[in-house]
Amino acid sequence: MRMKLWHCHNTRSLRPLWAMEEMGMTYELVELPFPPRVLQKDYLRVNPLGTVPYFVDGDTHMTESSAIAHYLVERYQRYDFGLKASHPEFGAYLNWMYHSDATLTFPHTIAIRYAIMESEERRLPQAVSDYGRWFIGRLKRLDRHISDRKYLCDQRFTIADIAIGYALYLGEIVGFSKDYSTAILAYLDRLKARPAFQKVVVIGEAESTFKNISLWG
Ligand SMILES: N[C@@H](CCC(=O)N[C@@H](CS)C(=O)NCC(=O)O)C(=O)O
Repeated sequence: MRMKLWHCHNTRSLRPLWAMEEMGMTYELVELPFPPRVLQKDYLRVNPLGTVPYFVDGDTHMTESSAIAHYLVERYQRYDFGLKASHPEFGAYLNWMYHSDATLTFPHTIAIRYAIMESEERRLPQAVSDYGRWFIGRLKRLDRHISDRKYLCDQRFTIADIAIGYALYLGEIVGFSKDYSTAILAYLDRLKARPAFQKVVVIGEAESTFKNISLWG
């Protein structure tokens, strides 16, 4: 069976989609409206969480965007996009991979929820601005690291750049990027210029409501 990915435009499923495209893999893509939990209720039979991505490869079923990219490197030995455990920068590579969602994408989730997903009376402008600021504060380490490098690890593009790059890209969609440093803006531009990113980022764009949402400022 071919690999299969459920995807919504501009959401975290962009991470594994971008990774599969960079690796030249063959896959089946199922496009969904966002949020599928509300707009495509039968998706809950596939993924009871209602979130994207959802990824299937044989008996493997996964819901975590950065973990799926990591799985592709390890399962298919695609170390041209990843680092082996014996590499001196392996710890740093894993740290960026986990940092990408646990630290750098969760604030967007809170901001998006309390700016647009909740009903008018449940919206919380203070949560939106607090978590926007929180996110910018958490970019300090990336800023220092990327100011004298093109990519995060091993002086080459890896899935760590996909994982972190998506957090920065989502930040741009929701309006946080006006406070990005020069080094981070240049890094994001470098990632967005990649042909694989440009190919997948437009998938579902025409029907999407999840684009250019300026939540902040
Ligand atoms: N930690 C998961 C989070 C998945 C997630 O929350 N995805 C969002 C889109 S970016 C979603 O599907 N939200 C819809 C919902 O919560 O109903 C990952 O890294 O993939």
